Amino acid sequence: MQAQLQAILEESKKALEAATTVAETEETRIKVLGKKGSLTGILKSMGQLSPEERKELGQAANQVRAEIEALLAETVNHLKEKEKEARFAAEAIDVTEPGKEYKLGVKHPLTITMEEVSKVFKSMGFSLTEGPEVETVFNNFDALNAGPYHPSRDMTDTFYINEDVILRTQTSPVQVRTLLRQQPPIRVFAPGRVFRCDTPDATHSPMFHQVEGLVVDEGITMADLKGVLDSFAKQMFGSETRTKFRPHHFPFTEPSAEMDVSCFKCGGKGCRVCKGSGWIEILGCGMVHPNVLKVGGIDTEKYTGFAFGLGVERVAMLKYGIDDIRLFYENDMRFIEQFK
Ligand code: 2NL
Repeated sequence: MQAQLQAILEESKKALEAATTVAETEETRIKVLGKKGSLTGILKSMGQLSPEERKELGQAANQVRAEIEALLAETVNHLKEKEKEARFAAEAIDVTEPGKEYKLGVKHPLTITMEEVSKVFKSMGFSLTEGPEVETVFNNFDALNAGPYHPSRDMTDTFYINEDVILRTQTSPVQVRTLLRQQPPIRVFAPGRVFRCDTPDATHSPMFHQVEGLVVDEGITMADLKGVLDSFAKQMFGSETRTKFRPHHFPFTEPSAEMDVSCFKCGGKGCRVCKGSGWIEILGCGMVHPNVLKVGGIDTEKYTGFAFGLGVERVAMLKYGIDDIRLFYENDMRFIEQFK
């Protein structure tokens, strides 16, 4: 039995030396010291021995057990330490490693242009207003004095959702909402997307952007319209810019006009940008038609107003020398990044 005890001790030492994980030492503990372990077996079988033998062997067994337990504790400590070191090494962060390059985005040329236009009108006391892109036929056409058979209502020009609901063809319905909600003085501008049933080509897109403006107050005249829009042109295209107004027609204004600016490229001598004329058409405008003011319940004896609308793509194309409107919507970064 002494020899057996020595064998168990040697075997345990070997097993614990070879152990590489805490779990493996636990296996050894169960095999030797567990309920059905080899050392436990010897201790149990000692009942059959004489008291002297039992005393002698008992002492030896307890010594072996103490030795194995000490060895177990030592091995477990050592392995836990090693496992911790390995975990720390795996989790280590190299604080000297350079960071990832942070690439800032750029503003889209249409955003730049729209913000420039907005800044000018804000500086002249206009408030920014917004409204839904899905609008009623009433706000988009009826309220704007477009007769029941006006060609702009045609299914081939306007995206109809149903008989009464459409994608707005201009941002005027935003101002109609203002007229319905607010009494004069009114001084608002409305930038946003608009939609028309057009086949895309270099100058047409079924979705594009507009900025419209509306002023209603006592004593507003064509002189106010010309003063505000001339000031806008000078702030937008340079202080040397001259303007001229040509008679035009819109259902929602009377009288109506289109405003040209002297070519900001050649100064008016004639070049490729102005197609030799020295002038560039920039916007449509006019004195608000009394029928439109009446929709908002505004007293047309007391109040008058002017309104205007300009195409953002057109202004951006002229300013940056872009010859195809479709470039704005392709999101090719090589194009967009040029306008930082
Ligand atoms: C153009 C012409 C224009 C308006 C828009 C407007 C709005 C109200 C009342 C009267 Cl609520 N008029 N808007 C007036 C004149 C011209 O736009 O060629 N836009 C690109």
